[in-house]
Amino acid sequence: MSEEKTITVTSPLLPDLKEFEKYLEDIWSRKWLTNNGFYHRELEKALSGYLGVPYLSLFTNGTLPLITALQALRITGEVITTPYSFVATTHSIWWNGIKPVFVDVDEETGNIDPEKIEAAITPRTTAIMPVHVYGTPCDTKRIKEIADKYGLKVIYDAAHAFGVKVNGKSILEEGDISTLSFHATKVYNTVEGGALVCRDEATKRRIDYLKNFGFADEVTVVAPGINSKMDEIRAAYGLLNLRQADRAIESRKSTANKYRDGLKDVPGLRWLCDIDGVRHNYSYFPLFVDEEKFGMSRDELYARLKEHNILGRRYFYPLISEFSTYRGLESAAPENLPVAHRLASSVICLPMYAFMEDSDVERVIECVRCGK
Ligand code: T4K
Repeated sequence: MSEEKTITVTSPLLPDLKEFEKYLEDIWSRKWLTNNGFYHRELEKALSGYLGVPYLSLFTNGTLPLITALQALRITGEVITTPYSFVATTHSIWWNGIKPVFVDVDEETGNIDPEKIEAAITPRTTAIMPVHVYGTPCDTKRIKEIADKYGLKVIYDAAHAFGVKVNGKSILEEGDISTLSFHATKVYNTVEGGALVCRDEATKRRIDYLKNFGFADEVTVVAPGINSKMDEIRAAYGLLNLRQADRAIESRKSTANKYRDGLKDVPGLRWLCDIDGVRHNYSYFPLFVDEEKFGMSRDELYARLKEHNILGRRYFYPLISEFSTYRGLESAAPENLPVAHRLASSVICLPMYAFMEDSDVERVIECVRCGK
C-alpha cells in the first residue's frame, strides 16, 4: 500500500467556520431549532432565487422528497424508471408500494432512453421517474411528449443536477416535480438535506403539510404526512455554503477540463462532454473503460488507483435492478437492460470536488495513464 495521501472520490464543500459560529450564536439566542424557523425560511428563499424556481420546499435529505413527491401526486400502480442510479431512486417507489419498471438507458449519457419508454407502459403505469444522472439533463422534451400522450406524471430525480441549466432555464423546471439532494457528497450540501421543486403554490402548500406530519394548522391533519423538516443548524450552514456555490462549480469545471486534457490521448477511455447550451455542474467525473482498447479492465483500474490511495468509485455498479429486492422483477432481466449493464461494468468515477489541488488532479491522471 502506498504512503501517499488518500484522495477520495469527493470531499465536502465546507462553509467558513468562523462565519458558521456567528450563525450558531444567533440560533442559540433565538432558541428556535427547527419547524420552519428563520434560517429555514431564509434558505428556501435564497435557493429559490439561486436556482430560479419559485416553488421550492426544503427537506431533511434527498430521499424523502422522492417519497413525498409520489405521495403528493397520488401515484399508484407502476412507475417507469432507470436502473442506472443510486438505490434511493427505486427505493422511493417501492416504499410507496408501487412497482418500479426498469427501462434501459442511453449509451452516451446514462439517462433513461426515451425511445424505450413507450414499450414499458401498461394500463397500471401512472408516472415516469427519470434521473439526470451525473447532472446531465435527460431528454425532457421527448419524455414530456410521451407523458402527455399517455397522461403520466413525471418526477425527475435531480439529486445530481444542482444549478444545471438548459438555455438559461433551470432543469428543475421540467416535469411535475423535481427533487434535489444536499448530501455532504453533493455539489452543494447542507450536511444532509434536500429539496422538492414543484410548479404551483397549492402543490407547495400540500408538500409542506406532507413533510410536517400532514399538519395544516394546530388541529388539522390533512394527510398521513411524514417528518422531513430541515433544522435551523443545517439551514444556516446551507445559507453560508450557497455563497460559494458558483465558485465551487467553476472549480469543478476546471478539474474536469484538466482530466479531459490529461487523458485525451489515452485509448479506450470515454467521459462526458459538455453539451451546447447546458450549464453543467460537474458533479461527477465518470470514466467509461473499454477494456480491450485500454488494456486493463475497469476493476483492475479501480484496484490500481486504490493501491495508490486514490479512491475512485463505481457509481453506478451494481445496477439497482441487480439488487436482491428488485432482481425478481420482469423488467430487471439483464436482456432488458443491455446498455445499463455495459455502462455499469465499465464505469469508474474519478475524484471530483471543489477546490481540488492541482497536484492531486495530476496524481490521478498519472495513475490512470500508468494503468495502461
Ligand atoms: N437520488 C440519487 C440519484 C442519488 O445519487 C442520491 C444520493 C439520492 C437520490 C438520495 O439522496 P440522499 O438521501 O442521500 O440525500 C453517497 C451518498 O450518501 C448519497 O447521497 C449519494 N446519492 C450517493 C451517490 O453517494 P456513498 O455510500 O457512496 O457515500 P460514502 O459515505 O461512501 O462517501 C463517498 C466518499 O465521499 C467517501 O469515500 C469520502 C467522501 N466523504 C463522504 C462523506 C459522507 C467525505 O469526505 N465526507 C463525508 O462527510 O453514498
